[in-house]
Parts: sequence; structure tokens; C-alpha cells
Amino acid sequence: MHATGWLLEGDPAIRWQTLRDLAETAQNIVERERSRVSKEGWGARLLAEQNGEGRWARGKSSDGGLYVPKWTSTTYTMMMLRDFGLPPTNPKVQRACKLLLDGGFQPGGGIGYGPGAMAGAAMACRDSGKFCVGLMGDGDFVMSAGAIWSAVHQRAPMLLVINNNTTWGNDEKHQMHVAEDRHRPLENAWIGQRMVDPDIDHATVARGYGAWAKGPIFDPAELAGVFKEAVAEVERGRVAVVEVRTQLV
Ligand SMILES: Cc1ncc(C[n+]2csc(CCOP(=O)(O)OP(=O)(O)O)c2C)c(N)n1
Ligand SMILES: [Mg+2]
Repeated sequence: MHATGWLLEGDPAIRWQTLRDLAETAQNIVERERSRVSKEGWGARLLAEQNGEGRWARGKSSDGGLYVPKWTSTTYTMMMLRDFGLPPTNPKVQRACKLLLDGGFQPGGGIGYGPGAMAGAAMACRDSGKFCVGLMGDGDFVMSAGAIWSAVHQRAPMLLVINNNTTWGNDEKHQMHVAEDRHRPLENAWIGQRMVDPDIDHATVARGYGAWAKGPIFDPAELAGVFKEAVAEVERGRVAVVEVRTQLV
């Protein structure tokens, strides 16, 4: 079957875009097809899941269903509805937009934000009698470890602690959920996520940028001593990095 014909047999969300992009259809017909997205098929099914307040995921999560849980929350559902082409004038969309604009923005949810944000905060703390302490994942650290150099260069003392579970843990867990859902082997969930073979020597990386660094620390009994040393270095004006080895649970 011709691809366009096959696409036109699909959901209204696919049909209107096929008519617009592949079938050179008059605009009024495209718009009429697009208006079906809120009434039938995938778009209508998602809209039916919205609660009275305008939230998805039944409004039940740590942030009232705005961003959490992933994929089924208000944020992700709205992204999908946008891709389906639900018109922005739809009153249900408007209600959800207001919720998201008023309370749905995530402060610093982007991985790679940690080291740079810390360097900035450390600069702001200089000469204040306080110093900046940050705890972040190994993934967050590797994505922008170069910010260490900026902090060293700017003489901005700070203590950065890496929670090194040797994986993009959030995503490995997600792959486990998906594997369970699709009856696929759980033992493949680590692929593309674990940062092993070789393990990354984050302390050496940090020293390369000019920081004082210790790690990996495997034994919790060693932590207090290492942190005392690290704080003494920070109080002398240095950037200190401590890599603590943990496990994804
Ligand atoms: C820029 C960016 N890319 C991807 C993501 C999706 N994401 C959320 S958590 C995560 C993994 C983080 O790994 P890590 O910092 O090691 O923390 P862990 O989950 O292992 O504790 C990713 C990739 C994101 N939030 N931001
Ligand atoms: Mg990790």
C-alpha cells in the first residue's frame, strides 16, 4: 500500500498532518481534520484522562502531577497533545497551560547543570564567610566537569561531592520499567547507561582541572575523615571534589 494511504487510515492526529504535508490538501479540509483531534482517537483519549483541575496523572505525585511521574504527567501529556496538533485555543489545554506556567517549571532539572551552577554559586559566596557545597550524580558531573576549571580559575572555593553509582541511574531504572512492561530481559537494562569498563576515575579528572580531589571512597567509615580533609582544603581557598561510590537500588 502507498505510504500516504496507510497514514490516512490512521488516527486524526496523523491524518491532518498527512493531508497538510503529503497530500497537498486545501487548508480548510486540513483544519477540519485537525479539529477532530479533540473529539476522537488518541487526542480525545488523553483529554478524557485530564482531571477537573486540569492535571494529568490524577494530580497524584510529589508535584501534583505537573512533571512527575515521567511520561504520564501534565507536562508530558501536553507535549504529546501539541504533537498531535490539538489547537492551543482548546479550553482544556488553556487550563493546563495556566497550571504549567504558574507552577510547572523545574528549577535545575537539566543534567549537566550541577557543576556550572556550583561554580556560579561558589563565585557568589566568595569572601562571604560561607562556601558552596553540592552533591550530584556521576552523570551530572561528567556532562560538564569542565566547570571545575572555571571555579579553580576564579578562585571560588567549593566542595563538590559526586554520588557515583556508575550509571545514568534514573534512565537505567526507566529501562527496567520498560523491559518489565514489554516482557524483555531485565539484564539488558544497563546497556547504554552504566559507565563501567573502565570505571571513570573522577578524582583524576577533577585534579586535571586543578582541584584537590579524593576518591573513589567505598567505605562509609572513611567518609568523615575525607570530608574533614576536604573542608580544610576549601577553607584554604581550594576547590575540593570527593567521589563517593554508591549503588543503584
Ligand atoms: C540535559 C538533560 N539530559 C537528559 C536528562 C534526563 N535525565 C534525567 S536524570 C538522568 C540521569 C542522571 O544520572 P546521574 O547524574 O548519574 O544521576 P543518578 O540518576 O544516577 O542518580 C538523565 C539523563 C536531563 N534531565 N537533562
Ligand atoms: Mg549516576
